[in-house]
Amino acid sequence: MTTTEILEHLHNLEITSSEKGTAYGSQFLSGTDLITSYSPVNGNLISNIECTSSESYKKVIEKAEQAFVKWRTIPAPKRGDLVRQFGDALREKKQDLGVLVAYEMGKSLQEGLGEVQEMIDICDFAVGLSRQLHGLTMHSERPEHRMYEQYHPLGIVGIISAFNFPVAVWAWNTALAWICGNVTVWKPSEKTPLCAIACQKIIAQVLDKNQLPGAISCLLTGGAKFGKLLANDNRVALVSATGSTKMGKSVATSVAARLGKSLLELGGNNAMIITPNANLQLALTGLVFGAVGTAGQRCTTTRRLIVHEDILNSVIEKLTAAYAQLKIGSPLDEKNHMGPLIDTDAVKNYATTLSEAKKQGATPIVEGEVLTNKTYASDCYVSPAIYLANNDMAIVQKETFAPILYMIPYSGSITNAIAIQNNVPQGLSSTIMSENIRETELFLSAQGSDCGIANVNIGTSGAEIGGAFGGEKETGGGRESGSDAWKAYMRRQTNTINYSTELPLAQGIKFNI
Ligand code: UN1
Repeated sequence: MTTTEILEHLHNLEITSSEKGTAYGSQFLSGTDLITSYSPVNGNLISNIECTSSESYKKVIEKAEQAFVKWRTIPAPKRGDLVRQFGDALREKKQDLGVLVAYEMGKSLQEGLGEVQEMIDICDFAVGLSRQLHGLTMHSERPEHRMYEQYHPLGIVGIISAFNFPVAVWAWNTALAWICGNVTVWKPSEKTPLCAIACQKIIAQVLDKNQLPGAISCLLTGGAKFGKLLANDNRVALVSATGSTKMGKSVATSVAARLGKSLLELGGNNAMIITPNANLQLALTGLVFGAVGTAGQRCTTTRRLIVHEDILNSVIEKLTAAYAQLKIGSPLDEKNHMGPLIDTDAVKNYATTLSEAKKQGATPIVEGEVLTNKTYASDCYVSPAIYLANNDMAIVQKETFAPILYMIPYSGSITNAIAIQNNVPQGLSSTIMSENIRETELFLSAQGSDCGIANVNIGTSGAEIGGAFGGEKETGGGRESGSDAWKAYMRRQTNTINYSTELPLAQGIKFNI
């Protein structure tokens, strides 16, 4: 794709070379500090963005509070209709937004389009859900009494999202938050501000067309400071944060100190187990996509490969052959499998991790390198690496957002592989490749994987929106997206109604006056 074509897509999204990063609906507010968005694809400056100022933060939150007062009175299925229209707008803009995601973040165009598809899918899911925000009814122990529970919106939902899924993760949160009757304030990664501005422009048009308060959808731009402001702000009922464990711990601590609600989707250290009963061809496809897709920058990226020693050599042989086929280059060129890392800091982190891995005793199977050759249009390209390692190495215990796969042999039974798989601080995604039902069922049992996602014969990444998404331990325990994740965006109320002429007390207590 040529630069002119890319700019045409950006133009369709109304993205220009200077943007304002603070908004409620279609009202974009001036800011103070400027940040720049450079494309990791070719190093070009895309736009200068005005960050949120203290005054504009105040204004946004005030507007959001006012919008909530109106929005919560609109019936949920009507709120669902707004989300349906948003999904339609995304269908129209899918190509443009997919290109912007690929250009600003660096993932392949196919994955950029896939990310927009996740947004569309969650909108569809939320539309149906808007008629299914069910509570239970209970039988009261008292005569002529009725008990039931209902769910009400929370208020302002703050969304902190990461650069690697610059649009989908916001949509998972907003689509649910909106049908539940909340208004949202988004603090995207400052590495991908334009993706957020483009989304804000799309939803703002839908809100305007429906004559709804624009502040149902708000946007802040800037550094960690704004995440901290949201976390400490009593007016923000729920803070949903996706990103590093370090960031999540800070958000969780601040939100907990004011007894607010948080929903955390943090670091992963995802493993694939390959047993001698695996279909190796199938395992390999899932593995290579899981390890190098999005240049290893998904929270669900396969970072560890736990493989039985009896098949180690054959897996190494097949895997090195597959890695040799991989094409690295512009993510906007369909023939390439892997694009750049997000920025040069990520490249430094990748290089440091490789040398640290060697220092700790890991052996390269496929040696990774920073690609400095002039054929690469920016300084952000690296090649994927595979190291033979030990699970206890400090470097293996850590999540590095880069295409580095640690291969860890196991011996004996599947229980040993499961023990290795669980022996990390994080607990997001996991998978087993095996056609032996005893192995796969054990992996899924209470003695099995301790992760929020446990798959069989598919990779660790690429979860569908219909399931609850998130993980345990240092991954933070939150669940976003499908299943009953919506409950995190609402408050539950238990109602007891007396339709008798008496006032019997519960537990048989007598209190006569
Ligand atoms: C993330 O990396 O934060 O399962 C989200 C997946 C995607 C979502 C990843 N559906 O890989």
